[in-house]
Amino acid sequence: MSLLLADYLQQHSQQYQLPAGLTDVILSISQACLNINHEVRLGALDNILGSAHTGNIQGEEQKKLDVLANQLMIDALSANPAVAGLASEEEDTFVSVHEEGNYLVLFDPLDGSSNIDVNISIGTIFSVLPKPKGTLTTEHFLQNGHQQLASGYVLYGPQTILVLTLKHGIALFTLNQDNQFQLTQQNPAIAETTQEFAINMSNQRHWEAPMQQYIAELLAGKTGVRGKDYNMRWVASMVAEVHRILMRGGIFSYPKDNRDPAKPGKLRLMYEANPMSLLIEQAGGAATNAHEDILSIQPEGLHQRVAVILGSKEEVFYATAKHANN
Ligand code: P6P
Repeated sequence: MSLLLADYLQQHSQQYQLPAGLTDVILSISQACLNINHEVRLGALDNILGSAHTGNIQGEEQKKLDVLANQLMIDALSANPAVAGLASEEEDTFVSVHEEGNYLVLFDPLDGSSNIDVNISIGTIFSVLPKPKGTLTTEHFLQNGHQQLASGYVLYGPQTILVLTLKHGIALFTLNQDNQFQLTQQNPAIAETTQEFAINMSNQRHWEAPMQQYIAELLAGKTGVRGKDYNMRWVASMVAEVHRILMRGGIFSYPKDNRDPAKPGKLRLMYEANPMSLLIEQAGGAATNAHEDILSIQPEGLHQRVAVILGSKEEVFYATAKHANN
């Protein structure tokens, strides 16, 4: 039988001399995701579907599973002395955990919430940062994406799959019959070119002109300047889109639009765009906000939103170049 997660982490930690405690943090995250997976798969049987009739700082209605998944992540991370603090899409501010901890964990506990009640894939996204010295403040979390020590997601789909990078490649683990994450693939490589794009076309009229022009070229297919036909996908679950791109290439975008000037994009930098961008770059892809690499963006707020274009390198650079004069 191929390696289980704990064995892989032990080997990887020794091989790359990872900082002490980091792999234990990953194990805490994986345990929380096993608990979330259990609830996701029970759904209506555990009366866990539907609205929680509460809202979060994002101004979004919370589903019962959003609230439960958030608490399961907080419980698991709070039990780990290596964790100094955490930040969640579902928490207004950061949460202090252990003063002596060396790591900060940022997460979207259940991404793709609109899919929960209709049984479409959802996921947990996580990012691990080093904790700077001194009493924990919000500013300690505001590190650019290159500072991440690890990132990944768990996709609750036809299989439950953990995808992880500790910045030395990517490892994929499939949940086995014994409820253990088992290594099933390493270092997927994203092809530089693609014929598949993912974007919510219903927002087309709100996009900036360069994005409208770029997508129009894809839709023109063979008859247009790109000279090839494209296929389209939109799952409305970033974890599912990113996983598809890791497995077969493609380009995903949630671009800036003019619906709300206060929101340059829908996706959150710290616990959606940054962790996913690290994975994409580790797999040979690219990720920008249409102007600069996402991992280079200096964060200004815990829940800061950002435009996202990520996936097959050539396609991302082509779309980004369209915005050069915008
Ligand atoms: P829309 C899910 O709510 C999410 O944050 C991402 O996972 C997903 O890509 C996007 O929003 C979907 O947004 O506007 O198409 O519902």
